[in-house]
Amino acid sequence: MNKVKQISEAIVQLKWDEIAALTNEALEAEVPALEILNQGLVPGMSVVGTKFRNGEIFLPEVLLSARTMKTALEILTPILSQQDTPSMGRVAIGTVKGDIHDIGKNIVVSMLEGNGFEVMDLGIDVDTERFVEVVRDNNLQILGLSALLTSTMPMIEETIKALEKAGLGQKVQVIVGGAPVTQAYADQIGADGYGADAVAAVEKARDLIAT
Ligand code: B12
Repeated sequence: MNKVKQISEAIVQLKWDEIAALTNEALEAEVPALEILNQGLVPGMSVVGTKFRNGEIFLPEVLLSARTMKTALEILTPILSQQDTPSMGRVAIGTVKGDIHDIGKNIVVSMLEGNGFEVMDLGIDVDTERFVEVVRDNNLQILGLSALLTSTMPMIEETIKALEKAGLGQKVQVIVGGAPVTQAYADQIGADGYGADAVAAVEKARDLIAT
């Protein structure tokens, strides 16, 4: 089995105590960090998601796989974020109120940083007022909103409306993402951009700043 496949399996098999060694071995074998992420970790997490949905595994297992993923990301993030380019633009990003999922958001943060953006990571469970305050008080080009639950997705729309109400609608461009979020939803709620994954998030941020 190749290294990247082994990493994917380690997420699925909850091998949190082996993932650091496997990730380091892959890096030593000169597998690019982005390949480890996109072809190892993310597909592994996707299998976990399907198993959870189908009732084959339960929350403790999901937590353990999330911990496994985070251990690998701690090794990969400094590599993905290496930058010696001037700032491409300033971005603030957070997971919306009521939602504590941050694995995907953290990948988006690493990829943005790796592509030369300055990123303020607002964390999880961020309320609307905080997003408004951050946009008001900082010179940002992009605000990123992440939601992983259908029940928290409406907080994205609420945040966009709150920005408009505060007269900040034109001050920042809003990009949105997370598993239940779609381009159609982004269009419907008046977001400026949508990204299906971290690479798309970077492309969208770049496009919006260029226009
Ligand atoms: C890991 C996980 C957890 C972990 C989270 C750990 C953490 N620190 O994040 C824990 C165990 C804590 C958890 C808890 C819960 N979870 Co959960 N979880 C997942 C799981 C399995 C994987 C999510 C993940 O990390 N995916 C991997 C990353 C890489 O993908 P991603 O998040 O989609 O991010 C990518 C893109 O979406 C995009 N992106 C993400 N954010 C952004 C932002 C911007 C701006 C852009 C442009 C792009 C972008 O780029 C990312 C990188 O490619 C999903 C299943 C799934 N398939 O999504 C369920 C899932 C999201 N969870 C679910 C549920 C129900 C819950 C709980 C309610 C369970 C419970 N009964 O308590 C709680 C909710 C807690 C809360 N209040 O938030 C459901 C949601 C169902 C729904 N339709 O709402 C899912 C879909 C599982 C299922 N049933 O199928 N969960």
